[in-house]
Amino acid sequence: GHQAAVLWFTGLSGSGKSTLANAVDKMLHERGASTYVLDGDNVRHGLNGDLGFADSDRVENIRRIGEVAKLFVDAGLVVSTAFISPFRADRAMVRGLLNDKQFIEVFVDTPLEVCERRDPKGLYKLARAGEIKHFTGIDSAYEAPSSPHLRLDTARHNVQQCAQQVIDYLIAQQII
Ligand code: GGZ
Repeated sequence: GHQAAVLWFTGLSGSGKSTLANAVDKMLHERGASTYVLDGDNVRHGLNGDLGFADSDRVENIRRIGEVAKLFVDAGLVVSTAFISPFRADRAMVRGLLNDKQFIEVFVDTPLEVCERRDPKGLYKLARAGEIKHFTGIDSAYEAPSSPHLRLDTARHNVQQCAQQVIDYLIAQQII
């Protein structure tokens, strides 16, 4: 069995949040856990389709995702969320919705220069050109976690190694 919990991945655009959340989710699923991934693909197009990237929209984006994640936890799942979630106060708000052991902050600590070099969707290039405003890390803030439960270094370790680090933590915490 497993304990229900939220793995809250936070980091810059292009840091690898979705990739890592999906890799961890797959490993958890293989261990027999009931799981779900919330990311931009299934949330920002639907439930949060009315929200953009102004600070106030990001606050509401994270608030709704936190509430949805809590519902999944109530249903007994290990839910992995992959959103920039740039503001400390909003991550703290989500943590407050859950019990101590149910909220695991996973900082995908990929430096801006590495994310910008990867630029998988060409968004940094557009942001630098001024064609996207309020882009995180360029002209919108990212408040790095000061004491995350886990810090993943994607510049030094591959996807498999980072995902395993999360699994090892969950085992050590007796969540799985
Ligand atoms: C940041 C933006 C922006 C702006 C569009 N700033 O690399 P991606 O494309 O797939 O991930 C980014 C995603 C961020 O959405 P989140 O819901 O994670 O953001 S937040 O938690 O701050 O609410 C990026 C794309 O949307 N994107 N415009 N201006 N990222």
